[in-house]
Amino acid sequence: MHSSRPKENSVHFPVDRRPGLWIRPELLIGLTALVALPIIIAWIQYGLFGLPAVTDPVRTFSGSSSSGFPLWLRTAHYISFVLTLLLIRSGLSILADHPRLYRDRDCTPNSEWIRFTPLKVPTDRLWTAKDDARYISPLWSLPGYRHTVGVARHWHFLSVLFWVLTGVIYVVLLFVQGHWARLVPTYWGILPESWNIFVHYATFHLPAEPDGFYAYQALQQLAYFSVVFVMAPLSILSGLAMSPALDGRFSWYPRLFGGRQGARSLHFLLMVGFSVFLVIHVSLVIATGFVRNMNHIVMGNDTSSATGWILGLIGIAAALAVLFAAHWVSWHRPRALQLAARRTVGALTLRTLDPLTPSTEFSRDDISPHFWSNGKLPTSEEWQTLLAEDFQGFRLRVSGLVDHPVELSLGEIIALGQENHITLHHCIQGWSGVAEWGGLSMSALSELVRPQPEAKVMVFHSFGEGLYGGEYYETLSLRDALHPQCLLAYEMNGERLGANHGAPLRLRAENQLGYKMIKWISSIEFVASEKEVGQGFGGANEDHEYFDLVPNI
Ligand SMILES: Nc1nc2c(c(=O)[nH]1)N[C@H]1C(S)=C(S)[C@@H](COP(=O)(O)O)O[C@H]1N2
Ligand SMILES: [Mo]
Repeated sequence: MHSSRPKENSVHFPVDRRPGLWIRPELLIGLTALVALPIIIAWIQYGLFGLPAVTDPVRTFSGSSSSGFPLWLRTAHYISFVLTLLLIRSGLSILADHPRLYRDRDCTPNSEWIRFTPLKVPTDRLWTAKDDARYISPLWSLPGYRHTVGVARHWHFLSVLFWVLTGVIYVVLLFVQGHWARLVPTYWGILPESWNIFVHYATFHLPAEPDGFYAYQALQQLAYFSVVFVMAPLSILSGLAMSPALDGRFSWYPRLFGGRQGARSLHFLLMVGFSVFLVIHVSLVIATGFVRNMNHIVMGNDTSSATGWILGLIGIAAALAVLFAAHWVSWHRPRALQLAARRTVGALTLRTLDPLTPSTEFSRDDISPHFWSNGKLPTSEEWQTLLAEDFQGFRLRVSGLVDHPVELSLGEIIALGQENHITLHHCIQGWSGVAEWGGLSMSALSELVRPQPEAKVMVFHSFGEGLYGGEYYETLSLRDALHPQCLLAYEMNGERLGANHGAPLRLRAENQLGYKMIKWISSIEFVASEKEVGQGFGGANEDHEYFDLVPNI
């Protein structure tokens, strides 16, 4: 990712950097109405009856809440602020890598409800998901530019680990120390009261402010409650619903969100919700007594000294410094970042998600009408000659730490057996699709060659090239290879694998993201560790794009 690497630069700094935003018109009208309607009603009410009365809200607080905001609460507030910025910014980089959101898991081109690209998918030529990735400015996103999803994911998952940890500690202390009464509404009257306050805001009036040190007004309490107890949990749950390992084990789980793309869309809408909240929240902190509010937030006292806002601004500057540092690390120390994520997030998913046995099967009716394609067709003469002669001369060599190395023709592989699975493919970039894959089960292949006890990892070599050139190869742990549904596939949707989807052979490992499922396989090797191959990080994507070794999510 340095200026001296032209192939990488042409990916990250494409010529076409035009932004684009399109929303399905009926949805745009619906959304506008949804926002406009309450505002219109508020104005009518105001015109007819004037401003409604707002009751004194102090009664909702009692006990220790009147002691203001303890240090742990202020610290959690600040840490969540910084981590939320990192989450939103890295999320935007991930989004830009497949800049379309859909309702259906098929991701049929031009069926999206929103797109962040000026381009419609061309239907007259091959248009891969990599072609479709967009440039996004690093001002908005982490690390930004184009196709930086590997690094963006490290920030996203590292941040979310600490975000969840902070959130859990915060909520537990909130209840243990009696501060929950600040946030959790305990009377239905909060709804009409919130409406009355909304009428104030909507007609550009500030409602009478309680001193937030002791009490929140109804709408404020409702907003904070939704952020902490509705939006945050939903973000976590919808994020998990995009995991191939989880969806492959519990087919009911993504359905709770309207499927994998429903979860992805919801995850995005929650991000919008957080962003809107952040803007309104900060504006109101400024508008309703900045100096006093900053003392509440930063110092935990109810004075009008300047300490709170001065330290607060220093805190915001520190948050910006973190964002700058994260950007710097992304471009100058991506390997260290990758390894840090591997030791934390990777170690955690390896223990929790990776062992889950993938078993979700779809029906033939579920097969996606269009299945996105990815990667670059092999250009080697060898593969093109093989393709032209229908792989008659192809021999797959399976060797390495095995007792019985073999060389198999395609016909011999097919004769060894066939298993079919109709599964959902999850690409790291965000799209998904259902297809039926047929092939030799990997455990059958393994039984045939008899791996030695030291063999822990399978290495797959491809006729194709990696994103920046060089050989595309991938590794898969033997545990994942021996999971059910794992195939050395030679059929897709009842036909021999086509050129775009990996002829003659490809890997299917349904508890992993798509990039593990190497296409155009040329040979297979059993080794003791992925460290022996390539640059040693587990595959072409892991070596060059800092992708995860075991992407279960
Ligand atoms: N050899 C090779 N295999 C590859 C890729 C590639 O670029 N080269 N792309 C991977 C990615 S990122 C995905 S999502 C899937 C896509 O498979 P498909 O093109 O059949 O949809 O293939 C994977 N296998
Ligand atoms: Mo992918």
